[in-house]
Amino acid sequence: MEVYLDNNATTMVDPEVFKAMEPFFCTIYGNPNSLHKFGAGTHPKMVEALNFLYDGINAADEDDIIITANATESNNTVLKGIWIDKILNGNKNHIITSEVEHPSITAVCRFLETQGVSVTYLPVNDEGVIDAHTVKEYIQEDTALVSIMWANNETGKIFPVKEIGAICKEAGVPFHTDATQAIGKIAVDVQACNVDYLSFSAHKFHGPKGIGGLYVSKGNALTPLLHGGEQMGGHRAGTVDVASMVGMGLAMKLAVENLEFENTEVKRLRDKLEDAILELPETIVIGGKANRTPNTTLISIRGVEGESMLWDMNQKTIGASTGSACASEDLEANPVMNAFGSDSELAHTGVRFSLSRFTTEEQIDYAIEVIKKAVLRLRAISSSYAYTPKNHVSQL
Ligand code: 7TS
Repeated sequence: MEVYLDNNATTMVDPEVFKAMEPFFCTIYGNPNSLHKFGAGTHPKMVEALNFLYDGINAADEDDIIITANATESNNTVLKGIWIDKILNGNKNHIITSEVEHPSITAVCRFLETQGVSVTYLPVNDEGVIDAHTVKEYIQEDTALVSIMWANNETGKIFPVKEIGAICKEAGVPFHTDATQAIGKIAVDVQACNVDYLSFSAHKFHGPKGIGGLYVSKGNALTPLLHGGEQMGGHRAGTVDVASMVGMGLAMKLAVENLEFENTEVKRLRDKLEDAILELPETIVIGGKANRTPNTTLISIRGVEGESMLWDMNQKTIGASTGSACASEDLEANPVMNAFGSDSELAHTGVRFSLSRFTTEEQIDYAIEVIKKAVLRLRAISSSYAYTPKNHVSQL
């Protein structure tokens, strides 16, 4: 049996989405900017897709949704646009973000620091979230942007975006949120949360890879990252990938329709898997169980290297992750777990399981069986675990 439990890295394209995309490769293939019927023929489905995106995040008609290549591009567009418009060509010089953002935020912030921008990286509390009041404490006169993710990719922890949005609005500071891991898992409402910029990637909610979006609230347009043609009203040049845009639109519609299922059935299977692993001694859910996306669990299994677990599971055709795939090539301790102030053992023993609406009960039952055996095997050969007295109370 094959079991894919790495849906926070990417998801399967929903077959219905794939079907909707197919005509746009060999039949309706015109350039949407061409004036002839081949170009115009793409428009109805593009408009429909855009409407699904607006509805999916409750954007107002006057707001903008720019189609990008992915959340990485959306995040870069916001941070670099703010830098150009408010810092280089304005009187601001400060950005607030968190220590646990995806590298497509933190790496850009590090780059901006080399350019003289001052960046505050807020730590997470014991529960793995940012306290909204710390955002308020750190806002300065010259703060150009607050960028805090909606949900964390590793822990699934949901951040208090509504409170942060209200704080930013009151302080007159633009608020960006990376909602890549929130869409399709929990309700996302840009208006209710006073969001100015919001990033997402279609492949995280059963759409295709290589397409994403950037929501921009009315009047907050930024200098584009890509200059060129007049596509996207001049906000993002380059011929739009129509097939992918149509796929992303439908994927968003289906994601919203499946929210209820995600928060009942997918959550039930996640909890079943989690509870079974937690029956093993000295295992904990990093960041705790409260307030998480329904599909994610990040579990530390004392004495078991995350990478070894992945190896054992992979042998039995189960795919999970030790954290973000984007950072998994180096064996540095997971930065997100480090941000919890954990000891280094904890940071090396986390395994992330992320389910989707396509995960089945049989797959979870099989995964539980394999995981339990793998933990026993790996603990039996683990030097750090073997030498620990039996009733040792873990520091974890
Ligand atoms: N933002 C968040 C919160 C993410 O989780 C990811 C991908 C991205 C941005 C980047 O998305 P992309 O489509 O531009 O690549 N996160 C992960 C992950 O957790 N494991 O693999 C990729």
